[in-house]
This record gives sequence, C-alpha cells and structure tokens, in this order.
Amino acid sequence: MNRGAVTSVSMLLAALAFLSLSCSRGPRPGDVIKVKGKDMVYIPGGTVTLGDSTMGRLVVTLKPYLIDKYEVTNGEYREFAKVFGLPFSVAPAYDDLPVVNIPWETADAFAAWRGCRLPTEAEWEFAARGTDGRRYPWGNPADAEKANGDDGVDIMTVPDGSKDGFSGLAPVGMFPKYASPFGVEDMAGNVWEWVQDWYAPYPQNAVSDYAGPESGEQKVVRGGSYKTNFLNLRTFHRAYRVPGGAADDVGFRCASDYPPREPGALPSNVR
Ligand SMILES: [Ca+2]
Repeated sequence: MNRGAVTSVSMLLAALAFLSLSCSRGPRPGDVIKVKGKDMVYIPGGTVTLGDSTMGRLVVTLKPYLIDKYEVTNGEYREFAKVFGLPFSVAPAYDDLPVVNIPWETADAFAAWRGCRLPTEAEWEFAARGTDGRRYPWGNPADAEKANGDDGVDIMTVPDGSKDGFSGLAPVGMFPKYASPFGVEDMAGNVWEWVQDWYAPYPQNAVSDYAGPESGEQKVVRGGSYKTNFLNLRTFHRAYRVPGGAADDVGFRCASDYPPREPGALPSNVR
C-alpha cells in the first residue's frame, strides 16, 4: 500500500471513529426530544441540592429524565378526553391555553396514557432552577414581566391588566426568554403544576436521597399561577392541594424516565 492509500485509510478510520463517538453520545442537558410528537427536555442525572433556608435543603440524587417543555394544553387534553369519553367543555379556541380544573388522579392518568408519568417534586424543581440554586427560572431577581403571575397591578389602570401582558391564563410558551436553565418554559406562573409527591414539611437539615411520604392528604403543586404573587413563583416554593380537587389555576406537565418507554396498555385508573 502506498503512502497515499495509507493516509486515506487512516482518515477513513478516524472519520468512522468520530462518527461512532457522535452516534453513541447521549443527549445534552436541555436537548429537546420528541416523544409521541411532544417536546420533552432532557435533564441530566446527578446529585442536586433543592429547597432553601426557609423550607429546608435536600440533597437528592436523580437519574436522567425527560420533562415536558410546556404545560399540558386544552388541545392535548381534548384528545385524551375524547378517547375515554370524559366530559370536556372548553371551546377549541382555547386549545393553546394550559388545561386546568383537572384533579390529580386525572392528570396522573393522562400522563400514563401518554406513556409518561407526573414529575417527582425533586425533578420538577431541578428542571426549573438547574444547578446554581436560583430563585426563579431566569435567575434571582423577581421581575413581573418575565412570567404570568399576579403583579398586583390594577386592571383599571393598565389596559392589558398586567405587567406580563396577561390578566388570566396565557397560552403556553409565551415567555421563552425566561425559560429555566434547561429551556423548560412556564416553570414560574401561568398554572400551578401537580407533581407526584404527597406533601409533608421537609426535614430541617440537608437530607440525602429524601423521598416524600408514601401517603398523605395533599399533593404538592409547584410554580405558582397567574393568580399568585411572585413569592409563589420561586423555584423552590411548595404548595399543596387535595388530589381530588380541581382549580382554575392548577394544571400539570408530564415527565418520563430516560430513555422514554413506549406507551403501554391503557391505564386502569381511567374511568
Ligand atoms: Ca407553570
């Protein structure tokens, strides 16, 4: 083999090695992966610190996972309701708004129908704040223009009713510049979001691999809503609701293990 041929073979081998490496590399943090046509964001695993000085700090080890880039919308829920014959009276004109008035059990069933699950509370918080302990998805200062919360603005004096441009629900994804460090949107405001966990106060000091209680009376909701002030929109803020209840400012988003599994049999808890 002459020198030119050797060089060509070497280059080919190097290119193949590069290609192989490129193909075997997993997703990067923040990559969007389509799962059944829905945008889900890849969140890396790791040991992360959650909470704050007032609520307690937790050290939790997470496996890599996916979480919806957006809150579940009326349009998505309409498909689900149709399949299972559930009543759903929201007009199609509002299909871009997040779905609300959904009890926890139904949100859980929707997630299973999509081949997903609700995020754990820890997964939700890590997706909202990343690794630097920030107070809001975009950073530390509160800013009424960066999320759909209640700004305390008088609707009579500000024509659009709010500094953020929305006096009620906003279509999902209206604040892309103020997404979380991973690019997950509406993690502050618009609607509270159901998560998997039962509520219980955190322990006082940092706890490794804390898992919430196995049962309880109330499920955690996260992120605040268009009705709540900015303290409720903090990434670590916890609130809770009875799981059978439904409210016009509580919705949800789905999460999945990574890699995602294919949707299985219909969930038994859909009635
Ligand atoms: Ca939200």
